[in-house]
Amino acid sequence: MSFKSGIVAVMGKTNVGKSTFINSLIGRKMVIVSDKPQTTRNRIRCVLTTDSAQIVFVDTPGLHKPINKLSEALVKEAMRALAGIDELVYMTEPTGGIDPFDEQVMPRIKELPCPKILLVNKIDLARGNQLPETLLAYDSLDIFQELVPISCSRGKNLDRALEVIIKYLPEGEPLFPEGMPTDKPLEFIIAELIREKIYHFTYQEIPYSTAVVVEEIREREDKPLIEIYATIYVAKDSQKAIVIGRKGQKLKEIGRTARLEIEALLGKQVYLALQVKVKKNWTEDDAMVSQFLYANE
Ligand SMILES: Nc1nc2c(ncn2[C@@H]2O[C@H](COP(=O)(O)OP(=O)(O)OP(=O)(O)O)[C@@H](O)[C@H]2O)c(=O)[nH]1
Ligand SMILES: [Mg+2]
Repeated sequence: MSFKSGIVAVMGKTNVGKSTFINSLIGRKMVIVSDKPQTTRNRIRCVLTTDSAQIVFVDTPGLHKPINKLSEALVKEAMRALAGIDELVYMTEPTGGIDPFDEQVMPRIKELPCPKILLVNKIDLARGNQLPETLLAYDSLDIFQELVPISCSRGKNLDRALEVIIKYLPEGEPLFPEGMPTDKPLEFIIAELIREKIYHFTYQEIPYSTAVVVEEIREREDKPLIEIYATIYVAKDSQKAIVIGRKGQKLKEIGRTARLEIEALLGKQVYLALQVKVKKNWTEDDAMVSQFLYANE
């Protein structure tokens, strides 16, 4: 059998588990995940090479109804991922019918010239007939070549999902060199790990008002230590106080947990210096939104 390769965009409503799915298939943490919506903000290429195929997954920001300039930019960024792909993986949840939000995007999905696969994730949460009814409803749209129910948390049916994705890939040589897991620079990956901890330790509007910029990564010559300087931007003075927390406790916790992951990633000891700055109402300003979205690329 000849080798297959191609670009596979993973799209769907926010929080359905797109990033979790990519991490599960690749078998390591490639992209950040959280229990809050709008976690992914960029298109991120993640490469999976097997004996018979190379899949270049494109993780995308989740689709949602935009509420400000930041979320408008996220939806645009996701839609841009559709250009030039070899296959689309659309993800949804087993709610028992067609999700009203999915329904709005389906005409756009239908006109794509590439093969389309539907993954119904979180089947561990399905009750009664919800799963068969979901499958029936999406199947009747006549858009998807295959529908695969999965559960990323339970590791259920992921091998089947991979098999189906490979089945619809075109024949071709690898697009990325072996051992190159992503197209993003280290600054981006570090900023994302910090952002993940902000999503974990803060609530309400705080995660959605935060951006992280990695200013400098410096390797010390006198000892085996990497110094990283990063800034967390928030949109209001009151948010700055919340991110820093009482006696700086919250910022310390964000920094400590992010540092541990960065150390595991780099295999070296890390000194992580975080500061918090206010960029007034940046989520409402197009220029500042795009500056922050692409600051670490
Ligand atoms: N119960 C259950 N939860 C899951 C499953 N897969 C993912 N999740 C959870 O769903 C939440 C969202 O996961 P993400 O991977 O961040 O979702 P996403 O679609 O990438 O979200 P955005 O980037 O915001 O669009 C996390 O809390 C995951 O742990 C699953 O199979 N079952
Ligand atoms: Mg995501």
